[in-house]
Amino acid sequence: MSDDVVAVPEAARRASNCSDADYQALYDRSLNDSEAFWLEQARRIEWIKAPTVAGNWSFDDRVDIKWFEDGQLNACWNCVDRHAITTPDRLALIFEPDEPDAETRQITYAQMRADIARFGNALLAMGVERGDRVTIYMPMVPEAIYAMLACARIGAVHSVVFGGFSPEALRGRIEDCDSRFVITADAGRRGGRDIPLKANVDAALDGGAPVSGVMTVRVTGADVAMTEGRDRWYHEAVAAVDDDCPCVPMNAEDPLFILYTSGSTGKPKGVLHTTGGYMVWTALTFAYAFDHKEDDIFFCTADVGWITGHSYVAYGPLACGATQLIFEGVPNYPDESRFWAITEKHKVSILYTAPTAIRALMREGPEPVKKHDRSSLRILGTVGEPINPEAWRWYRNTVGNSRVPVVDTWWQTETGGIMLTTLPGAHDMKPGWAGLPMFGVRPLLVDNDGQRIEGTAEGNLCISRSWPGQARTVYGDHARFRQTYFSTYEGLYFTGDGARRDENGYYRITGRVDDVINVSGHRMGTAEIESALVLHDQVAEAAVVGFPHEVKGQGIYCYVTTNAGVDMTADLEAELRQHVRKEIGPVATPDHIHLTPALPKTRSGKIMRRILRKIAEGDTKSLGDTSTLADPGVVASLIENRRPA
Ligand code: 6R9
Repeated sequence: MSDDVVAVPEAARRASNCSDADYQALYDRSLNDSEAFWLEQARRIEWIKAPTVAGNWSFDDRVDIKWFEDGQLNACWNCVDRHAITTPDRLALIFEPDEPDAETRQITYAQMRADIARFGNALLAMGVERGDRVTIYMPMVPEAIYAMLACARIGAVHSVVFGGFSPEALRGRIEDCDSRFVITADAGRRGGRDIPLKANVDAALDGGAPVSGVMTVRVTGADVAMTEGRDRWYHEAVAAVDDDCPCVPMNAEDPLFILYTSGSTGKPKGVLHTTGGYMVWTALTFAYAFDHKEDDIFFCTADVGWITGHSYVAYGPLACGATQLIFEGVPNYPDESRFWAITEKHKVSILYTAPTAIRALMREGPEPVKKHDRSSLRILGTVGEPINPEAWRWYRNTVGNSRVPVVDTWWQTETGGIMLTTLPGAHDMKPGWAGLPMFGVRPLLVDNDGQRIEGTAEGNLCISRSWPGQARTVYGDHARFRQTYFSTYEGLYFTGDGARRDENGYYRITGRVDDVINVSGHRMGTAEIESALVLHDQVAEAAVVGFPHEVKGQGIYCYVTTNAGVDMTADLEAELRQHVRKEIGPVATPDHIHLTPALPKTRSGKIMRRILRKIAEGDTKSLGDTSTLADPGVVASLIENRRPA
């Protein structure tokens, strides 16, 4: 291997549950003796009725994916009750509040079982039935996880919407899955600021969504309006019920949750995950990627509003009976040493965070890190976007004292869990490279014509066979599921990412090859932001592209043309920025609004995004072929007025 390889640390190798030889043997079996391998792995989960078949899937025509289809189980039982029986006093959750002086909560598996069972009964009392969709719009508090698991307990399907989304975005997601119930909080607290969650829910529902029950958890004590007949307080609802709430037997292929995610076209898609395969996949990947041990304190910094908060906060770690820390706040509040203060205070042994956080903290220099004891750290993980080797090295050397293995885990909302990574005690690391496929994962690189490319190469990343954690459909629109993921390259799942492969079979993700951008690890469709912009009554047309951003990975650059007679002023730019925040939420706040009289188009009227991307990147020397431009003058004027000037 080349010299930029970082050897697996000796201590990690010795402590590891899985050597490289073990990995190889398991990986080979997972492909060559797949049925037996997966039926064996399925035993990580307690089944009410054990499955007798593993995979039954096809990526052709209809695209039909099933795993463990004759099995029955309950996800909440697996994450909670079974541990409440065997290890009732083990800590399940350690809750670290936004304010460092506020009280930490420590919750055992036994306590959590009782709380979630009450929550389940409170949902039943509100009228929630098996199969109903329940929207969860919560801050990062233990009750957010309770809400998800309480749904799973009674067979309801949760749809978590990130608290940073606007009332409009929330309404769209409630309507799309026809959800008649919402669980929220009075407000959320992040970085010393309050987020008016209940007021946002009220605003979303004013638009007419037919929601019959809203359960509100009191978190900050903020004043909120309660609508008679529709709204109830969580603390009152759980006080009125007992903690005897049976876990409903679910079929392996019954839906567990919907999670909305952005694609290159149209509105966000409700990615649907089912119960059996997802549970096996998250339990397995958690155990291996983090080399999990009983006495670990696992800290994943993701919010439950994203897939990482589903698979590596709510489900994977709890399925394995882990002790995990959840954090309400942000990495830089009250100051830039917060992650390290938490690590020291709670003796965190595995930290899992995003490159954007690492880059932001790296900018503060080593001091905030060094002033805290991090000797408890055993494994560092990253997820969400490509990590640049400089940030990788800072993470390993400064945070991890050059001692701790780093796992760069590549996966997606649609994959349910980790797909590419090195194993911390088994594999050498290569900064910027995610690494090797997880068991059962068969990655492939194809060129733009769909031809497979072998050996060391760069191409479009596809997966050629199904794995248990794979999404099954887009809620209510299977045609869109097929179209989005299986129509680009016949018979293959197309990830939307580009990748390189080295001589050892390691993969490096080069980024999206479609019109999706990744801002601070949050996936966003440029089309979504464009739709929001053109809703404004002074906007004629909009084209949105990403550009490299030092901290966020990518920033949002919007080219906007206005209606005739509208003045292109700085005020209008500011107004449009606000407008996008209102339509989608603060996560989508544009970095630059570039008002322009015209967009570069081909003679057939197509916007030339490639050129817009180059201009946004500041790479105006190599615009490539501009011969098809209808009006070359437009490009010169865009370059001249580029933001920031
Ligand atoms: C888990 C998650 C998925 C997209 C994915 C890719 C990017 C995620 C990455 C990574 C490089 C990694 N991505 N992990 N890129 N290295 N380790 O983030 O899911 O929100 O659906 O985003 O994120 O582009 O396609 P999701």
